[in-house]
Amino acid sequence: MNAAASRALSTFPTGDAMTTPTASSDLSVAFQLALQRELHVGGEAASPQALLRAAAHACRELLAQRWADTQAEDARRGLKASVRRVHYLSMEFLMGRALGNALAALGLEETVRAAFTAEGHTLPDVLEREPDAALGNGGLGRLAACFLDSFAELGLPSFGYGLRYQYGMFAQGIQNGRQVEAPDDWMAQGNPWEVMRPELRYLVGFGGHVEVDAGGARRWVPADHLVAQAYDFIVPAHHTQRVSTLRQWHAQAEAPIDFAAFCRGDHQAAAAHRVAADAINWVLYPDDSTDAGRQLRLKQEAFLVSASLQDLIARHLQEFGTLEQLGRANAIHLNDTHPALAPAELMRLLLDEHGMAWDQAWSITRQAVSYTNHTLMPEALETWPVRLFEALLPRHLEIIYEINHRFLEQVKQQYPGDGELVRRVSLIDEGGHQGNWGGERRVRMASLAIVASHRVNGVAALHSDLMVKTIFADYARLFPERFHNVTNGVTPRRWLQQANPGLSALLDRNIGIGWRQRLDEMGRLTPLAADPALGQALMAVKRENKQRLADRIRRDLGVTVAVDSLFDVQIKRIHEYKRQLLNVLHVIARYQAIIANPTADWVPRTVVISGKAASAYVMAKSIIQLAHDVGRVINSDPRVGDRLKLVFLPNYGVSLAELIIPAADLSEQISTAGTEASGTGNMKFALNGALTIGTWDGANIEMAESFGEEHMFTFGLRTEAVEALKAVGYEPRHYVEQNAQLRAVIDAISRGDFSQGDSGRYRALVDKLLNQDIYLLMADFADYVKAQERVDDLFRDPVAWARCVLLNMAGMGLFSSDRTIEEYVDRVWSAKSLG
Ligand code: 26V
Repeated sequence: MNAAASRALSTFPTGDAMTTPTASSDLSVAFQLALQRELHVGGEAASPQALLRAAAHACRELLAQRWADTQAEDARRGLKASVRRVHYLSMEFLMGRALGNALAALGLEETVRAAFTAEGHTLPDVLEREPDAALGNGGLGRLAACFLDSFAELGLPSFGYGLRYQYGMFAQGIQNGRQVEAPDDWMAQGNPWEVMRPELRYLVGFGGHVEVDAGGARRWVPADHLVAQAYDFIVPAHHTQRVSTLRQWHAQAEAPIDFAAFCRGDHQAAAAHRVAADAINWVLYPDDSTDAGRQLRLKQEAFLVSASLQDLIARHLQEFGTLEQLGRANAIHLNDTHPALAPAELMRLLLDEHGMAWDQAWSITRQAVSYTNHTLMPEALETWPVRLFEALLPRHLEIIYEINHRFLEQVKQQYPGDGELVRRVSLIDEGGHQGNWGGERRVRMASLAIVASHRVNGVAALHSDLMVKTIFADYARLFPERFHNVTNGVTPRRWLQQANPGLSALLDRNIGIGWRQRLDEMGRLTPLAADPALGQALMAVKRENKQRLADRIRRDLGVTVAVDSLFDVQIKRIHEYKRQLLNVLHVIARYQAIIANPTADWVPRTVVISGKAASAYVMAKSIIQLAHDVGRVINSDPRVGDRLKLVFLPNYGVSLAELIIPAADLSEQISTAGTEASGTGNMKFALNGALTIGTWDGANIEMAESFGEEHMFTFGLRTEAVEALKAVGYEPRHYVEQNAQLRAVIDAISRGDFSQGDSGRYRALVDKLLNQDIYLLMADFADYVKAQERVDDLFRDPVAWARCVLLNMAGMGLFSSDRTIEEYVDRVWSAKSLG
């Protein structure tokens, strides 16, 4: 921890003065009571589901006191604290399962294990029944969940704010090698973790018009209102009595029934309000969702923002009595632009509802708001048609226009005569330029987020650097002091302690137990890395984890994989820039080489791919199908045997990751340089003793710098080379013509070797590779294959491999989300960052 962060954190509440640690007898009593309630009538055998609910209720009850104590302690801290209360606004939280985490935090695993055994069930069997809370698409949502864990652990006064989606990330099934989507009805059996807060309800308006009174004051008169009802999800710290809160909003109709319509017999009209309210919580939007039908998404964003800010203001007024210090006492963080309406809504609340003058309201807003960007992909930069704002949020649009007007006046003063600059940085895209020729006027949400923030950050060093050189270059010139980097991290509690008990125990024996709270203690592995006995013990743990995964692969897919083969894993959203296709091309090349030379000294490999494709993303779905086609052919070819297998595990999510990551030998992080903002899977793998094959991209770079590039299998063009190649005119065909191995791979796909002779199935995919290949797979293929050969060479020497794994782990201390949050506190959320 750096000195500044440590100073800031020293003023955090510690939780020491709170309740005594949870005694196992407390849990046993609470559990037995909850179980009796679950079973209603005594005597019958408890099902795993009943045990799960009973344990969850018991934990919740034990945590409730800690929750109340935490809130009381935070309320007492007042303005003296140098750390502001953080409000982390995010449309996504990928929490995964909660029971294992709660038991670990409370230190009650063994108590519950015994209680379950007494009821005739095992702990893992019961834990497996809990559905994942998958309220997120991918990295951005999982990062938010890791942050909540660190908020609790570090004792940071904070709230996570999100939406209580009825259906989370879709469930992925595979039929004939193709992805099919099914709704994720994760609350079908109720959600024992949430606590409804009946007293926390706010009205959120939509539509209508703006009225001006005699004195010129403007006020929004919405056409409709929804009620935002709070549900709290408690996130426990592991080493103190603190808990953090994830507050999720549920929309309800103000009047759930239109009685007049009901009495007329028009039941549809009678229920119309209810249907409109339900729509808000209906479903998590997929990250590829196009403009069509996205009005609901804007409503979701506005709903999250308004309810959260009203909640913040109510709490602040209760604690402070007035609003003057709101910006000094509270931080409002935007997890990407999805909650970027927040500054407009805060301004509206301060101006219209609380009668504040513009300048004061703006100064408070700028103090409070900060924004993290999570991707440079231009298609992910949110903009909304002005027309939609006029219909749904007319007062917010006025406020955004006023913010824009004042901002552009400043720009004109600073850069007189530069009309192009003014056009580029305006919060309103007027159309008439590349990307929006003749298009309609749109509100640029990232621009709003930047102009209204006192801090903007990227999520890894390279990404933050590219951010200020590319998409936000103009703003970085205008506000250089605003832009920072905060490299991502992951929570070692979930991703090492809980996911990998075998490795955790080995670490405890060799470096002590402190790594759970201070991940930099992993550095103590460095002097031990050359110890062959430790290396052997490490590989024995890895083998057990691989056996567990192999069992699962056999159970779910009917494929037998060799547990001593090299487990080569790529798990993440399926996206062209992440280049799962490059991975599959390498598998095909290896397959062809094995057939050509079966007696060579092959290092047996099991390639595991898992991930969901956005439902409308045709190319990503084609890649999933290709992986299945190639897997089917290879896995059933008797000439190959254990030398090579390719399996695709369906329905990737947090829980599947917790099974797969501890079993990996090799982690595939192979995005085109400059495209993956950070990656966090890369960190989870390295922490669990996998080596990385990766490009010079995102946080791979900082990982390599931390444990030495010689301990990572890096390959491929770096960002400048990618740019240079594109600038001179990249010709993918050229690489195919020059490389017989690559040609043979492409030919085999084109001929239909993996698609039962259907040469049309992958025509579009191959055409794109040969003619566009914007992610440079062809250019990086040869170097990737070479890097894979280096992987084989090292794996042949188990002692050297184990040493390298230990050195990787030793360098992972930096990549804890605790360190990340300490940096946010230091650079973004401390009162000091306000100047
Ligand atoms: C975009 C959209 C567009 C419209 C509807 C919903 C939606 C949801 C998500 C997104 C963009 C997601 C961006 C994202 O997940 N970025 C990932 O963030 C991780 C955490 O910082 C980072 O490690 C990954 O590299 C980055 O891809």
